[in-house]
Amino acid sequence: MINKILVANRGEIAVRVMRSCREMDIFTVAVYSDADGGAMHVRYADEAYHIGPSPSNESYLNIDKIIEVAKKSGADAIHPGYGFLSENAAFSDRCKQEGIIFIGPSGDSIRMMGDKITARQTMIKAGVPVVPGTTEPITDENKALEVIREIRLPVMIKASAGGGGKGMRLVKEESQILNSIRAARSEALSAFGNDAVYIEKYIESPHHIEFQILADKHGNMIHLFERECSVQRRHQKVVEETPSPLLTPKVREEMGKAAVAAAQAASYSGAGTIEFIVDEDLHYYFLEMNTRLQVEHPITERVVGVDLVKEQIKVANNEVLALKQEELRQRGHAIECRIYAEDPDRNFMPSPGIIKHITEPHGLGVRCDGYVYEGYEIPLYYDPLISKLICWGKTRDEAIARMKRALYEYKITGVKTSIRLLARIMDTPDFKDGKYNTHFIEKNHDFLFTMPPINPRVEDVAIMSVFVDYLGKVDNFETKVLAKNGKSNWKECGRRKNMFSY
Ligand code: MV4
Repeated sequence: MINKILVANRGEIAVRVMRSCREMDIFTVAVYSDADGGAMHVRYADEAYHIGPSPSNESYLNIDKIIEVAKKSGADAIHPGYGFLSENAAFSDRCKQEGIIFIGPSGDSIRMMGDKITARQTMIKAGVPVVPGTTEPITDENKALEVIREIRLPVMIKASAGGGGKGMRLVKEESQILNSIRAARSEALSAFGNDAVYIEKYIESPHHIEFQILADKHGNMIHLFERECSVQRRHQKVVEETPSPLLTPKVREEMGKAAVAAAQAASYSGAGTIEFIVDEDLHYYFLEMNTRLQVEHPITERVVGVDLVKEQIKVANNEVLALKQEELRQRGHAIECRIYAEDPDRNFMPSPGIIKHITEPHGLGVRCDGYVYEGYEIPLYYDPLISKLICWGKTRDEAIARMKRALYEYKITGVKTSIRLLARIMDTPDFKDGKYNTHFIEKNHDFLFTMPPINPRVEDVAIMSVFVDYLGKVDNFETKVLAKNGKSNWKECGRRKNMFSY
């Protein structure tokens, strides 16, 4: 039985994992770098150990140190969260060697899916559709030209060791092909130490739709439906939702079956994600598999009603999956907005700094997974994610309205955040209509980055003026006046469009 889990991560995901541990009566061990002595995951855990300097390669990526802490603290298992060591095959293997349960798949599964060419071959064998292209590394340039003439331009050249948008190149003209292949190979070699590249037909205006899967160590596998992740900027997801407005029940069912077949082919265990690229005609193709819990997992949790971290822990503990595919349903609609400490008006420059004030949204259908508190300094060493705001509604429209309401309630000062941009996304006609693909942000750039007609700072000024007014009344023993007329003297103008919705 797992009695104590070391969480090899920081930030909101470390806290998220520990919350499920606490509900399961499992003790938690935090690890932290120099920059994280006062971080929330350290406060939340039952025990915490310093593992090194602030840069992650000297702390959160230090395998020896983390294993040492696991042993010293008597942890039975390690949860890697996302990022850092979560998709490190050597770390999964090392945990096994040391007799510690890695809450995630085997090193072999991670390695297989980490090599995109092997992953493609495996999917073809399993009957899962892949994007038309090559199934072997490109070594012969003439053969590459032959393949490209067959599948036609444009194509993408991708690094086998890449993924998540790293090591990709778009080729639109015949004259660029050979140069692009050579450049892609040398880039891949220096970035990943592996120059294997492959070719795929370029899908013009795709959707990024991923399926959540869950597998135990006894061969049982299920999917927990999809997440639509097409609102992205430079391969960083910004908003995710489920169900996808694009899919039909029939395509959803087919893709779910394909996702389970994909996981089976990888002898997978644990929680994983099958990423598909879907074109306007609903043709879907396997792109890659993520062998970890993902940032956007809460929208699935909300709509399917499953705690994915608890399921991960149970299957890591050799338990038989209690969930049955035929019992799973998507109930209502959930949207996630990622709140980053960055400045959308300055090319998304990270905005580390001290949180001066924070008021998080609450209320029906709202979940806010964060980790910062007033006075906390967001370090510059790590991903600047502050929190994830997840809103649920019976319908998509209700979920959007609720997200707008929650973003209105969300106040953070001290650092720049993406809150206003997210509110603007909720107001974008293409988003409201559910008609968007991976080009959404570029396509709606002017709408998204133009200030609404009323300067939003009017709201801050209004709050200050009310406060000054209030202080004046307190000084003059006039507080009863407030209660007597019971009326705000600044919202009488009513809810003007755009005034309070940014
Ligand atoms: C593609 C593609 C078009 N055609 N592959 C980007 C992230 C990585 N997982 C794969 N990506 C893409 N692969 C083919 N054959 C377009 C993208 C892509 C993209 C995919 C999902 C979400 C956003 C994206 C933004 C630009 C490009």
